Amino acid sequence: MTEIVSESLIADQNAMLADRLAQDYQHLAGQLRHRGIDVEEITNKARAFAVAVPSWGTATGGTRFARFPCLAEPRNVFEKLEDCAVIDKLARCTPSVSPHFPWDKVDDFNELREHADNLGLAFDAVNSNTFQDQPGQARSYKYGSLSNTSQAAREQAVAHNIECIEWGEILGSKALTVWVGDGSNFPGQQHFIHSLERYLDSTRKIYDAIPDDWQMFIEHKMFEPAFYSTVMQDWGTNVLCAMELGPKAKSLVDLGHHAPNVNIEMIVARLIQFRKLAGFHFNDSKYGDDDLDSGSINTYQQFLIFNELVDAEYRSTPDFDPAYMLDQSHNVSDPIESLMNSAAEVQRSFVKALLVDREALDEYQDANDALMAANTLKAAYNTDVSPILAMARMRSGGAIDPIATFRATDYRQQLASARPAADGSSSGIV
Ligand code: LRH
Ligand code: MN
Repeated sequence: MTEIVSESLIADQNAMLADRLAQDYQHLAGQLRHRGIDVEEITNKARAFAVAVPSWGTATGGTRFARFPCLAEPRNVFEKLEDCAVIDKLARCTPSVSPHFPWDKVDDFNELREHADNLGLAFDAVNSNTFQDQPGQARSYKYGSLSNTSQAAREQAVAHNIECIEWGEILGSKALTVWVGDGSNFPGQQHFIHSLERYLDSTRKIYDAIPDDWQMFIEHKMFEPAFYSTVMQDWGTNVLCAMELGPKAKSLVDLGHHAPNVNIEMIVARLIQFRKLAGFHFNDSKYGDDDLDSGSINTYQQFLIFNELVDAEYRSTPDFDPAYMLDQSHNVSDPIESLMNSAAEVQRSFVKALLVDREALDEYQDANDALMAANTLKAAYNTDVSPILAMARMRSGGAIDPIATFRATDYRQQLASARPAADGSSSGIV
């Protein structure tokens, strides 16, 4: 429903903020010039930055306790894409969508691709789902999928992943993300080695079906839905399996899938060093896999992750092209607002990382000048780059203030009659 969010409405909203933005931008330009940084170069890089939106994040999420739908929720993947188009129209850094199957399964994938094309959207990595049983499914995933002791259940899970690749090829995607919840709830319930051997045997069959110009993203997670052991539990198991499988297999880092206080930026550096970084599911968390809005809790960690990513580009790391995706659950905020906000917060971490004086940092690190090395990072992190983000959006035809502009459209009210609440409608997870 991008017409509800018209160019003229965006222009009117921007007109109220443009002068203030110009002043703030010039002020920041002056500050950066003193540091030998060209603000225009940074703004152009900000405009080129992109992070994919999860289709499943466009409907209200929930927990096992409850879900409280918002007005005019998207009821199918076509409406989810329309909301994704609104997000990109205002935030101008989310040109692609990561779909999830079977939540986004349709009868005609060419029709879905055409719908996305008409909305100016592309498809990022596709996600398989062998963590829920579908109606009429022959074998249950209660005791796992790719590592299930039942060969028939494993073959069923492999077949589903291969189907996701075929659907993804029609959509123009170039990667398959494989996350499985396989694991155990009791010590002794599962043989750690046999279960991972079964997992590897299954993923090898999926890997062999991965087209040459595609990649397979393996996603690890410490716990949930299993609460004693998880087959693909940590980055170590992940990278070992990715190395075992081959060059098309890489390790995807979902920020919420680690124990509290784990040094995720160092995991990222390791995966970069061994050429096995697939990319990210950005979100934030305080306790477990909370799937909170990116940059809402631990903004310094997100900055430090981008510091490693920008450093890799700065050092011309070969074939360095990680996939950036959001993976969040919006339980109390409007999904469109949260996704716009989160995309901008991820973009903010990237832009701040561009401001790090890497030559100085190298010297302080070599000289073991710990404090000045730390302060070199902080100098970038403490820079308010909001004028650069807003200028990048405005120059790309977006909104200086996406939230205010979205609210000025009265989008949910406008769509309420066209999207009557469907019982049991859901983002897919709950
Ligand atoms: C698992 C996960 C995975 C998705 C799911 C929606 O927690 O992060 O990436 O398949 O969320
Ligand atoms: Mn994830």
